[in-house]
Amino acid sequence: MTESLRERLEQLRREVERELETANGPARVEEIRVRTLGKKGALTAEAKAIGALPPAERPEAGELVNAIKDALEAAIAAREADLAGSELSRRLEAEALDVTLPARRRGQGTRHPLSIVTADLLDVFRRMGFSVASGPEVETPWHNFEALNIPAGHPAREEMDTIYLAGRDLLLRTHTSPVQIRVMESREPPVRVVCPGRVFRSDTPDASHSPYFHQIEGLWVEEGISLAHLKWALVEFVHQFFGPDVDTRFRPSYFPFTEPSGELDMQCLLCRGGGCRTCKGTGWLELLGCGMVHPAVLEAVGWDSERYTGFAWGMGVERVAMLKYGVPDIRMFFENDVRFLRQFEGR
Ligand code: 2U9
Repeated sequence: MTESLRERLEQLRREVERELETANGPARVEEIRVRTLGKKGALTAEAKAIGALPPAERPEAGELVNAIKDALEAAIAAREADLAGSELSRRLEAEALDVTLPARRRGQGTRHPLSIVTADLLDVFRRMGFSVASGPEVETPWHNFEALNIPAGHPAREEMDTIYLAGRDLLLRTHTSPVQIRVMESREPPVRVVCPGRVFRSDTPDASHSPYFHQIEGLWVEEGISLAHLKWALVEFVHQFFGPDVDTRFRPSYFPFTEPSGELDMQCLLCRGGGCRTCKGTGWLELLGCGMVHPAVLEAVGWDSERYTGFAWGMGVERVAMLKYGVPDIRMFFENDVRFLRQFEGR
């Protein structure tokens, strides 16, 4: 093998090795590989040229070409691995997450005042042995009216400003009483149940009216239940919820689904009975309506009204919340102004 051939091959190796050292990415390394070891590469051309050498020079030349080829292949692989390694380090650095940073605090939020009052009201009744039931907001006229002794044409039906759906086949419940009807349909006496929920009436909103509001109604039916049980349970409720010293009074009233019917007033929380603007000078606040379940309502669900008696009551959750927190306008509960809504938890 001539010295000039050896020199040329060694120089090619040095050149390629130098280029690999400064190659700054996988694409550049690949370009060097193709240009050197590819089909038309410089070293491949040298290998092909060996066949034209005098036979005596071929083995040595072949050995050298192969040695250089092996060395360059190894150098290329090493450089590729190197670049992949530094690419990984670059990404690890760029995309690093410092998991030791304290998390950004998300505000915890508070319960809606109506949720707070509903939960507190239910707690009192649960402690008296009532269970809690709920039902659909879209109701049949039968569950909302007929079963409650409110036949078509009854003035109470007009007063309720009902929102009808599907012609007049369905409606948005105007009270939660249909939930008690559904409980009665699915069970046998005794029942002792409270039913919280949203109700709907076609009312124009003002400070004391909203087309949607919330009620809690209760029902206790069992052999031997009398007006005395009603009075005890509801006065006990007032004392548990508003305080043991709050005075109460019952007034007669009328509802189609109860007989006799009454309303329960409590002493005004603001003036303690002295008379102020909130109680319109009377010293009393109207709190809820109640009465002994009308026999026609028991019979509507197939219960024997000679054997079973019971009492029921209903109250507006917004009204209780407005009295408890001194909220002047029912619409404030539904405007979703968090500056208002966040004030009530723990009060
Ligand atoms: C059945 C039998 C009887 C539920 C009752 C009232 C009296 C009542 C009002 C209070 C304020 C509605 O939100 S309000 O406008 N409710 O006065 N509700 S007795 O009587 C029932 C319910 C279900 C089976």
